Amino acid sequence: MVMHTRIVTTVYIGLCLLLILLCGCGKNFSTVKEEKEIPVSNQSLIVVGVSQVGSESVWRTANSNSIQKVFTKEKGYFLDFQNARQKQENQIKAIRGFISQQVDYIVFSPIMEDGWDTVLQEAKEANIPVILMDRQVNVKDESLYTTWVGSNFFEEGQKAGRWLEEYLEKSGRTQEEIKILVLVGTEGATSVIGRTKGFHEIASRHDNWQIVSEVNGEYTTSKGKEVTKQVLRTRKDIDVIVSQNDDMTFGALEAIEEAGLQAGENGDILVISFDAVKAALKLVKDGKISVDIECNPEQGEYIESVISTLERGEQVEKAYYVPEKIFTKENVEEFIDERTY
Ligand code: GZL
Repeated sequence: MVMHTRIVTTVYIGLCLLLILLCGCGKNFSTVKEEKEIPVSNQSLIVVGVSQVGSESVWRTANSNSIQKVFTKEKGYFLDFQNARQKQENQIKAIRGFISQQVDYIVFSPIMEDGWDTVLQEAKEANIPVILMDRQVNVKDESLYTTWVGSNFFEEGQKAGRWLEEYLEKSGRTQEEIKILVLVGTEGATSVIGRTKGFHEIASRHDNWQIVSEVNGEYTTSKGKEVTKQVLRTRKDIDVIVSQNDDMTFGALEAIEEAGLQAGENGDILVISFDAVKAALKLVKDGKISVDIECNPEQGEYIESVISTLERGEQVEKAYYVPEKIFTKENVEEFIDERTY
């Protein structure tokens, strides 16, 4: 039975309200929108502290929304959501804050896999269950976290490779030399490690595939454009760009166009992307992106289900994979309208 201290809502919310008002930093309080009195029932809420990587991509925003829409007061939760703005030290600080507040659960998406042993040991000693979301941690002691909810990134990378295999087979290019540029995301992130390994596993089967460069686009549109421009300035013989998220893909497509080249199966460069956000699915429909490997950000409901299970004193699995598919021009129109992010 997971024993945890509950914080009586009145005090906790009162303190947070006080902090919000005091942080007016000398603003004329009459201009500060008076926080309406939160009707606080006597029941205690389950306090969940969440440290999110940042807001670097459309995917990340959707992931954050999936948390905020389930951990509501109506459902019996008090959510303390902290944005780390891409810095591990901010995540460690937030986790230490959650520990000192004695929250009931800590949820976080670790920006990179290394560097968590110490702070997770502190959470363990404070008897606070830690649930990993999206990315994973590389720790000596697996008991430092209760469970992980996310994607099978290695399989995502394999899906990209297998699509390229099939495409080249269909188009009679299995003997042609294929030059590949890979745009990778945040260094050390589980999604980067898995997608890279999965794609490499397939690529290693093909002597005619050559990964000419792997450049870090940091999962953002601006950096993705910058690094693609740099490569295309030095060479125009790239046949395929594998971009590890749609935000970098948006930048890469701009760079391709500015280099006087054309993306797509009838153009100069095939573009393979990951995440499958709505704006990218429209580009799949237009033929600019040849295939988009879905990475499902809707993890909030899975995490809430894990917490409900723990609250009942029941055991949970060590890992939960969210369902995902791939999108090509053949199937994208069936799914594009229902995409909410
Ligand atoms: C994947 C996640 C990645 C997304 C990017 O689970 O870690 O981080 O693919 C996001 O869009 O920035």
